[in-house]
Amino acid sequence: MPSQTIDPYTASVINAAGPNTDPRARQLFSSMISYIHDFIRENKVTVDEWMLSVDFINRIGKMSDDRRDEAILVMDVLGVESLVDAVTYDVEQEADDETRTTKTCIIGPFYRENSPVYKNGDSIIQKELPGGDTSVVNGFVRSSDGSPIENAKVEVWHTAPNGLYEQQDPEQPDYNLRGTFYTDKNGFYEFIGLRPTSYPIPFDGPAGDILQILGRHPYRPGHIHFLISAPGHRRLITQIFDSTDEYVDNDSVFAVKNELVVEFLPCKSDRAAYEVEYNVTLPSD
Ligand code: MBD
Ligand code: FE
Repeated sequence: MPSQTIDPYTASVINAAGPNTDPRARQLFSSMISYIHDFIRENKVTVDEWMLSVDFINRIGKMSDDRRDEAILVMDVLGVESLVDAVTYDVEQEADDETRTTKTCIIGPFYRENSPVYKNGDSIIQKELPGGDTSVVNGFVRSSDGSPIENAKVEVWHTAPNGLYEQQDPEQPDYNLRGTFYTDKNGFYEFIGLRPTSYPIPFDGPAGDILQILGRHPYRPGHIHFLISAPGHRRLITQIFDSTDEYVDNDSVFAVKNELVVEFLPCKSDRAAYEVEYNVTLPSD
């Protein structure tokens, strides 16, 4: 906790801000400056340690491009993205128990806009890769009053069985295992993808260094990402997790919520090996 009485040096840094600055930005920077200064004083951070930190931050930037977002990965292993998600949405979702809107989850570093638009029921698998089991994924998108939402945009993405998202993997076609679907008039969406498998987040950079230093594993439980949007409703960013996955209680990025854990059942038709139903309820705007 920052000390109650603010250090005079810290106060002088905070008060160096000019007049007419944005109030929210000013609040956030003042608070951040005071936490960082206290952190340095409390831990007696040395010049050598500070230089290591600077190098670490620079390496985050150097590793990142449009296929790799190392900053999100670092935030994720520190539990920051999941905390921001919880602070933004969970309190409100708990207060509003009656509407039972679907729990949110972090977006992570691998979302891409403009994935191919498919017809309901189509497959997002563009190339068969060894080791994957197919799965039908379907459900209804509803408003909090229970009425179906027609034409909701349902964007989905997940990894190949080798643990790589398409943009990380030269062996996969562009936008493999990603797709955009629109609900029909009953609010129904459906696609065929793969039953997701657990996999390590990329650990060849600063995020991996943190895991190594702290003696932690890099695995995430198998998951499918969803981004669902519809006019008049708040956009829902979420993930679903396989209940049988060995990492479901031990996610390296702390994202699992009980409500998002689903059961993949043997498929009743010959369209896929498994099927899973996931219904969602969107809060209104
Ligand atoms: C992922 O695939 C992911 O979804 C998150 C949140 C973080 C790292 C890798
Ligand atoms: Fe992911």
